[in-house]
Amino acid sequence: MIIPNNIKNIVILTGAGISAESGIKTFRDHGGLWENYDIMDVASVEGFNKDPKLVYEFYNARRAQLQKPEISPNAAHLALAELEKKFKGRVTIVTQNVDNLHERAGSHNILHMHGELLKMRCTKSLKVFAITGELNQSTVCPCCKVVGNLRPNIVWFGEVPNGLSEIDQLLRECDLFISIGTSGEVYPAASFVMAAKQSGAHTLEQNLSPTKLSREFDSQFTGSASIEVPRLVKLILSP
Ligand code: BV8
Repeated sequence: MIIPNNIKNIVILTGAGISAESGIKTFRDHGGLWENYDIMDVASVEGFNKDPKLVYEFYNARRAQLQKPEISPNAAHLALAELEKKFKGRVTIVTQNVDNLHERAGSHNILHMHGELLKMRCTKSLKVFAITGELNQSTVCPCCKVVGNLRPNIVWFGEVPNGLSEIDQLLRECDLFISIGTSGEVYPAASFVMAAKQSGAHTLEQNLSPTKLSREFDSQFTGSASIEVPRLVKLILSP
C-alpha cells in the first residue's frame, strides 16, 4: 500500500533537494553550498561573532541569488501547493529551507524551522524585519536606529530551531509524513520520521538516492523531486 486511506493530517518535511531543480544549491551534494566553507564559520553564532563580514556576505549572496529572475518554484513546489489547496484534510510544510519558493508556489501553511533568507532580526529587541538587499554591520536597525544590532533571521548550529512545540504536536497528529529532498544529516529535523512513526503515521521518503534514514520509511519515491512529487500528489488526491 503506497498511500493509506482516510488520511487527514499530512506533514511534509522539505530540505534543500526540493529547491535544487530551481537552481538553488543544496548543502552537501557535490558542488554544494558548504563545499567552500567550514559549516561552523558561516552557520553558527561563534562564526558570526568571529567574522560577521564573512557570514553577512554568505547570506547576502544567497539572498541575491534567490531573487534572480531565473530562480522560481519548480513542479515539486507547485504540486505541494496544489495538494494544500485540494486535499480535504490538513497539509503542513515544515521546511528546513530558508528560501521562499514554497510561498511563491502558493503554499500557505509553512513553518520555516531554520529561518528565512529574506528576514533579518534585531539582536536586542528580537524583532524580525523583511530584507531584500544587503545586510551588514552598517545596516541601520529599524527599531534601535543604530548600526551593528542586526543578524540574518536564520537558525544556526547550536541554536534551537523555530516552532519545535508546534512541530511536535503536528507529528503527534499526523497520519502521513513525507520527507522530500533532505539528507537527514541535521537534527532535530532528522528525528521527525521516528516521531511520526510513533504516532502511527505512514512515512514516505522522496529523494534522488537513498539516505541514512531511508530504512525508517515505509516507502521511497526515488528520483527528481520535480517528477516524483507531482506523481505522489496525484496519488494522494486520487487514491
Ligand atoms: C539544535 C542554517 C539544540 C540555515 C542550518 C541531536 C539532537 C539535537 C541536535 C543535534 C544532534 N546531533 C547534532 C546536533 C547538533 C546540530 C546537528 O544536527 N548537527 C549535524 C551536522 C550533526 N543541530 C543543531 O545545531 C540544530 N539545533 O540542535 O539545537 C536543541 C535541539 C532541540 C531541542 C532543544 C535544543 C540547528 C540545526 C539548524 C542549522 N542550520 N542551516 C541555512 O544556512 O540555510 S542546517 C542546514 O542543513 C540547512 O538548514 C539545511 O536545510 C539543513 C539540512 O540539509 P538538507 O536540506 O538535507 O540539504 P543537504 O544538502 O544535506 O541534502 C540535500 C538532499 O537533497 C540530498 O539528500 C540529495 O540527495 C537531495 N536532492 C538533491 N537534488 C534533489 C534531491 N532530492 C530530490 N530531487 C532533487 N532534484
